[in-house]
Amino acid sequence: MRHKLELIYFKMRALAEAPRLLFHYTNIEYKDIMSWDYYDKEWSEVKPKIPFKQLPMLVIDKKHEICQSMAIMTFIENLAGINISDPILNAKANAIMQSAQELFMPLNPTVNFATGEKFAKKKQDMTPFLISRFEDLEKALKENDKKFFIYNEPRACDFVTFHHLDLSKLLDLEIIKKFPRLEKFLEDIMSISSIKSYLDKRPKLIDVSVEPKLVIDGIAHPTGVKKT
Ligand SMILES: N[C@@H](CCC(=O)N[C@@H](CS)C(=O)NCC(=O)O)C(=O)O
Repeated sequence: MRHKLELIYFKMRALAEAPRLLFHYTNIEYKDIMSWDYYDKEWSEVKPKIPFKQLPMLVIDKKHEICQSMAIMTFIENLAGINISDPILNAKANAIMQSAQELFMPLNPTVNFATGEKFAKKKQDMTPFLISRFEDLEKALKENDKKFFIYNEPRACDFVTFHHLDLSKLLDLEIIKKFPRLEKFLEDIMSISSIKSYLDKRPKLIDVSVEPKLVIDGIAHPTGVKKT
């Protein structure tokens, strides 16, 4: 059965990114919609009515409202029929996905919003955590001896990890360079043709640490939850 899928989010490169990558990889049609375009209201008015008061949210057939980006990832995997049926491999994939997702805070808000001295301080404070978690992820990849974390084809956990590692380059281009196996993983994801074409055309995140903006249809918009 074909569903109508609407992914509601804001102007930032953060938790909607892994669902977008997985939608493109699995070739499932969906629509990206900004919160203000979907609801025609300010976020402050919308927020209390959202199931878990945060976005992204996937609206299925105008009826089912799915919050939590990891639940959205699992849904897409199931819908595409690429869910990991082996219970042990599935548990390992979930451990990777959660461990990568823990990089969200403070990496994503810092890259999308922090400026000047605050950016520099946050970057300095989080670097030991990023290095430690990147070490763990690199070790998991090396031990698995496959192209991606579970198989030779990517799954949800790979796209979640890709997003956070990729975003770390906008925080500090040097950190990922300490991890050649993770760099190879990023290259392998980026060389998938559906992913490459998505990455080439997605809004660019510019002026990070100065005045972050997303370039949407050629126009630079300040990141955030407000219509501009
Ligand atoms: N655990 C949630 C976290 C969602 C989240 O933190 N969303 C942020 C944007 S990335 C948000 O809605 N911020 C606006 C607000 O909290 O009012 C998930 O994975 O989806």
